[in-house]
This record gives sequence, C-alpha cells and structure tokens, in this order.
Amino acid sequence: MGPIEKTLKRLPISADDEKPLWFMRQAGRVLPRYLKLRESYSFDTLMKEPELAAKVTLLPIEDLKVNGAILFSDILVIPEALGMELKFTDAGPRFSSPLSQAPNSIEHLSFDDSKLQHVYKTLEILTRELPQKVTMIGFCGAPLTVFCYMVQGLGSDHDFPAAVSLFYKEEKLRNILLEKITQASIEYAKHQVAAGARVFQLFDTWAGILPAKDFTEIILPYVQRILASIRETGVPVIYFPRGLGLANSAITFEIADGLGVDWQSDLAEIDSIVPADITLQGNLDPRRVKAGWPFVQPALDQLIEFHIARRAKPGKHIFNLGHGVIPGTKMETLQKIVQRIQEK
Ligand code: 1CP
Repeated sequence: MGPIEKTLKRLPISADDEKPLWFMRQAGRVLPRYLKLRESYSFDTLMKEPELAAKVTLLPIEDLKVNGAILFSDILVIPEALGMELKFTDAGPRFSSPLSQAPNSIEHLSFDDSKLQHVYKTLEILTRELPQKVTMIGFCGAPLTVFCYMVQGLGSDHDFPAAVSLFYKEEKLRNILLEKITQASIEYAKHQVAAGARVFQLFDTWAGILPAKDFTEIILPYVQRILASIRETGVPVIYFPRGLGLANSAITFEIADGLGVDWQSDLAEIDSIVPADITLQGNLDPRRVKAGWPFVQPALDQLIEFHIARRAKPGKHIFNLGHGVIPGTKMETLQKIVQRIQEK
C-alpha cells in the first residue's frame, strides 16, 4: 500500500515511504510525451482505447515520480453515458444541445453503464502494471459541477447563469437531474473500485458558484450519498470542492476521508476549521507553478513546513496543487517540486 492510501486510512507511514504526492491534471496537460501522443491521437481516442488510456495514466508516474496515478478520463463521460451527445473539438469539449435549450429532455436521460466499459478495462490494465507504492485514484465529477456543464454547456460563462437560473426556477427538473447524476455516479464509482481504484476523488470544480447555504443544504446531501457508497467498499474518498471558502467547515469526517483544498484558501486556516481527523490535500497555486521554479520555491517550502507540522495529526496531509496543472507549465518545474518534497 502506497503513502497516499496509508495517509487517507490513517495508517502509520514508515521511514522508507515517500511523502504522499500527486498533481491534479498531471497527465493530460504538460508532459512532452503526452503532447507528442496528442499529435497522433485525438483526446477522445486516448481516453477510450484502454491500452492508450493506461499508457497516459502511467506517464506522470514515470516522468514526474508522483506516487498517485489518476485515471486518464474526464468528468464529462457521465453526461455522455446519460445520453447527451458530446464532441471533443479543437476548442475543447462541446455538447450538441445543452439541457437549458430543452429542459424537459432531462426526464428522458438514462444511464448506460456499458458506454463506460473502456474505463473499467483501463483500470484493470493499470492494476496489473502499477508499482506497489503508487495508488490508483479513480474519479468522477460531483453532481453540481456536472449539472452546470450539462445545463449550461461548455466553453461558456463560468458563472453558469443558465444553469443556476434553471436550478432555482425549475426545482422539480433540477432534483430529477441531480438525482440521475448521483445514481449514475454511484454506479460508476463502485464499478471503478471493482476494477481496481484504491482511492476515489470527487471533483467539484464549481462548488463555489452557489451561496454557501444553498450549497450545504441542497447539494451536500447528494455529495455525501456518493461518497458514502464508495466508503462502504473500504476505499477512502477525497472531496475537492473548489471555491467553498469558509463553508469548507461543513466537510467533516462524516462526509469524506480527505478534503482537497483550493489555492484560494489558506491551508492553516482550513486546518483550523475542519476536524483534525480529515486528511488535507493541496494546495500550491498552479499559476505560481507555471511562473517557474524561483516563484514556486518559497511557497513550496512553506507547504513542506505545514506538512511536517501536520504529521502529528491522524489525517496528515497529501501534497498536491490547489487546482489542475495549467497548460504551458514546464515539466521541469513539476519535477523540481517532487524532488524537493521527497528530499526534505
Ligand atoms: O491529468 C489528467 O488530465 C487526468 C484526467 C482528467 C481529469 C481528472 C481530465 C482529462 N479531465 C479531468 C477532470 C475534469 N474535466 C474537470 C475537473 C478538474 C478541473 O477542474 O480541472 C473538469 C472541470 C473537466 C471538464 C473539462 N474537460 C474541460 C473544461 C471545460 C470548461 O469549459 O470548463 C476540458 C477542456 C476538458 C477536456 C479534457 N479533459 C482531460 C483532458 C486532457 C482534456 C483536454 C482534451 C484535449 O486535449 O483537447
């Protein structure tokens, strides 16, 4: 068992263990070997051909020496498996008809798990190929984030005005859609676990778009259901609710084993408002990382101090960024970050 899984399970880390470390979006954005593969294959092909998806998942293990492998896939596969038409264009992913254009079509969405078989095959290959110390991390998008994309569409306004107005105006349809996403995510996540995921992260990139009270009252129960069904299998879960600020205090150990902290938040402050048994993950600013080594080093050294201080707590800390690696970031900067973390 590797250091990421041990940390989340509150097990002791031995002297020869590495420090727990991975980067959100570590595979598909900056690695030269990934960019080279993209010259020959579309993103869709890389994701849907299990041999290729497994190969891409392994790139950051080999080139960055992280000890977490995040499945190479996307949060948008759930809308696709619910029946929406999705195209990966040069400008990014696009739905043919976002649900705001025809809200009643929400009632006709139906989950087809057979569209996700390639994901499970990828995980099975990886289970055989991953070194012991590397933890296989499965993932999907959280209900609100997936709802936003399904209703609003992609590549548009990240305040999601069409999605949030439907959220308030069409309460019945909203609840139907959140329920469908939740049920699909539970089935998908459990299937990922059966295929070999050892840790599961729920990405809630747009958790911060609702007022905190609505988020905790309306959305959090759906999140909790997904996470609880994964935890029942014995696999620990990390929840990454970006933009939640002080409402992070609602994320207790009842909800998740680990909390992914965004770059906006002060890690020590979050540490003071969440229970000590929750594992914190994060939170280097990816824009600082993009700026280059001299600009990231002072912040990294502070983070290493935090990590050392937190080792006394049951849930400890996992190194990561406070959001995904940004295109244009130098691989060498990421490699230096890993080296410094592991040598200290
Ligand atoms: O390292 C990795 O790349 C791992 C695989 C991975 C993950 C974990 C991809 C591949 N996507 C994701 C999660 C994901 N996808 C999130 C949550 C994390 C985050 O906030 O970064 C989100 C919001 C998406 C949605 C998405 N997929 C967007 C953003 C759209 C928007 O308007 O906000 C985009 C551009 C994608 C496509 C995508 N997903 C992944 C890759 C490598 C790509 C780019 C495809 C290409 O090469 O064209």
